[in-house]
Amino acid sequence: MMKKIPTSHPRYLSLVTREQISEAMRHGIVHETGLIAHGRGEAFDYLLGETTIPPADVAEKIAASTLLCAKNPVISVNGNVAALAADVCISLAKSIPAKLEINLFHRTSVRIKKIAAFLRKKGAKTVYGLNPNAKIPGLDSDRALCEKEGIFTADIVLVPLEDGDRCQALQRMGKTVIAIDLNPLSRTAQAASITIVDNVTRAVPRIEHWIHELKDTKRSDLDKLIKTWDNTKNLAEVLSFISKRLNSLF
Ligand code: PTJ
Repeated sequence: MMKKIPTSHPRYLSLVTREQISEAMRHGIVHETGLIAHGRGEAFDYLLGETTIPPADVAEKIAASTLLCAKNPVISVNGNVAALAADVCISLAKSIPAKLEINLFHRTSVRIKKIAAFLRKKGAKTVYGLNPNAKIPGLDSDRALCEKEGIFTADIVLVPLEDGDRCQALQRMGKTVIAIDLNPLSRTAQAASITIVDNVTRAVPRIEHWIHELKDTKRSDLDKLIKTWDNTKNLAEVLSFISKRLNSLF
């Protein structure tokens, strides 16, 4: 049972989110190490001020432009993403449109089935990842397992809360990887084609906002926008934002 948190608590949203993720762990959706990953994410979110910072919003706009130009875009879902952002991922997938594929680091068929049932209950029609028939080359973990119609042939993959290895392996396959990671120093953040340093709960709805804003934009104009993107420069802006913010606090 979810613990009741008083709405007057100054850390209400954070505490509710913790309850949400620990309940999802009790239901077998989140892996126990997902709680550790969440704690690390919380710490970095504090540094950002728990808000979408301007360089993240630029990354979200570029991500939306890239997804709109994609031939076979796929949103990769793991335990933490299902627990915290199932509704918004389903909604984003419909708006692009993109496919949803479950891909787990700590893969068990029981967990995959539970996450698929959870996504379907929330309105997802087709969920990939249950019957993997392909492997991402050069990756030893179970994260290599994927579906031919999904991640394997995707040109653009959106990967919230990723591990660096798969991010690099997907890029070696020639794919564009859009990562959502609160830690700008992680291997994933450093390796992705487009890194969004924001909480998945804010980033996904913000990408969808940009999808609606840009839907009628000419393809050539979207291409021009995408060409302006420099991931290293954006990460430097994120770090500069954090250090200026910390300096201004005292
Ligand atoms: O469900 P599974 O089996 O696929 O496992 C998922 C986890 C998250 C356990 C697995 O992918 C993992 O161990 O991830 P890492 O290597 O701990 O990386 C997680 C990254 O996500 C860290 O850099 C965190 O800062 C970041 N993060 C955590 N929570 C959020 C987040 N980024 C965005 N939004 C969050 N809410």
